[in-house]
Amino acid sequence: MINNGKLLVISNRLPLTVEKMSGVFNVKPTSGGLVTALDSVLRKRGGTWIGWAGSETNMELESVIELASLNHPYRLEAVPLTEAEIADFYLGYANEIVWPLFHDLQSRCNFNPKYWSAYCAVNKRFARTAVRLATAADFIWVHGYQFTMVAKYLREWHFQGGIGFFQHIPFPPTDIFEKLPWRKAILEGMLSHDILGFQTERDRRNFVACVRSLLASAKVADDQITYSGHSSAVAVFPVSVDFREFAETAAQADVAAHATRMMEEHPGRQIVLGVDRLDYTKGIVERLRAFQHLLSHEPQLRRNVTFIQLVVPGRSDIPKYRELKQEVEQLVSEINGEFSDSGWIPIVYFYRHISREELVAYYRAADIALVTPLKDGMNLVAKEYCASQVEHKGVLILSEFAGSASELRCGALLVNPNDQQAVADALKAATRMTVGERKQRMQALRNALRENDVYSWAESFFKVGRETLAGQPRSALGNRPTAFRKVAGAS
Ligand code: ADQ
Repeated sequence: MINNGKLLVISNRLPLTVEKMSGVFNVKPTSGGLVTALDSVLRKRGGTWIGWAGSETNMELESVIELASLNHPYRLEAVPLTEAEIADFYLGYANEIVWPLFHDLQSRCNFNPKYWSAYCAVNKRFARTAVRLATAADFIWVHGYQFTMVAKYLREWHFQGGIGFFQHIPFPPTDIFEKLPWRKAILEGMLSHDILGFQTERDRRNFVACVRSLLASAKVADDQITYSGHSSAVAVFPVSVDFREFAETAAQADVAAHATRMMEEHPGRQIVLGVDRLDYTKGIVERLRAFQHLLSHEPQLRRNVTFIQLVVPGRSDIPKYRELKQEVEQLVSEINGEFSDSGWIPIVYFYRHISREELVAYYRAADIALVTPLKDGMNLVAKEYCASQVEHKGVLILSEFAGSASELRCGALLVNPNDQQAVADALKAATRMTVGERKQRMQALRNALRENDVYSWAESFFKVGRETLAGQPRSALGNRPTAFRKVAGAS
């Protein structure tokens, strides 16, 4: 760890979500890539996770979280959000501005000015919680675009420990980022961290270009930016999965038997699998259209493939997401109506959270994984699929706009998710690929992922963090309180 102190993680959602249904509190695991990655790290090293429990907070809910946290392998600290903050900070700023903008979908943005004040107020509350729990020996690791201002408040209050930030989603190019009304404040907030981590070199380059263009006094050298007397390391750390855990789960006898049962339900057919959070950036509609295109233009493939699409529910309180759910479901019915034949339904669709074991059984059973986001920071589904492919029989078809494409191009078939013909061609090629080629490609993918797992992701982030804290230039340290200098020098 950094400074031999505790690790405190800040993210929007805790790994547990509390819902009140018919007057009873229900605690369930939170789904999503960020939680998958950080939960592995915290289970291994311990620490504290500061986040929101997913409902409007009151005293009752606080005691539910406290109780759930007693049986949890690391400490959970719930930060309350009011109904107005859920509307303006979470549904507004996060979901109506940054999420679409940073995924290149500017036409979906609503730049309502009241969202910004809610954003700052919530960031301040998270910073206050962190400063209450952390000492100068600790390291605060902030995750996600929801909290770019936390470090700025921590510095204003003379917090003396190290602070890092990881950007899970893409960082857009300057001509898109500059649309954001609070663009300078966001960059200044981000540059209050000691280390800034991005998923890909393209994201890092975009961030550096935005700083050059919007903060004239920033000094940009190699992988370090100095602004207002403080230096931040800026580096690339592609997030990953617990490779061994997925591989071991896939090798379990009960999981293998479950996968076999799934295959037996589709005898003589190749299984094509899609797994996504319900989100318009994941390209689910475009993928279904590409599958429809394949069935229309390659009639010999009908009855020979079954497409299983698993969707984990999410953001159902947002009208655009409810509309997306309807659109997906209508399209599934349309395609099934058009092509189903006696004993064969082309698309099997599930809309629910499934357990890790069941998910891995699907990954193991699938002959082809179709992972085609329109834009994605990384996309862990692609990595989870390869880690679970212990028999090396599967083909990964991957969007060139997923961050994971830079590491997985060694074995995946890369496609433009907007190009129906290209996706259909890749599907056709995958169904015809020889056993030998499948094996060769899957081995290359698994070799690329085996060592670069989620633990080496976290460790490499901490390593650069340690070096940055130890090597802060005099000018930066001069601006910091004395105790920070001691911590930085000692680490
Ligand atoms: P997400 O957008 O949530 O994460 P992703 O990386 O694809 O996206 O992860 C989705 C996670 O949800 C996976 O771990 C998957 O197993 C899980 N999941 C999907 N469907 C499920 C189901 N039906 N039941 C249970 N689990 C399901 C954000 C960024 C990504 C980035 C991650 C991590 O948007 O680009 O990869 O953070 O940095």
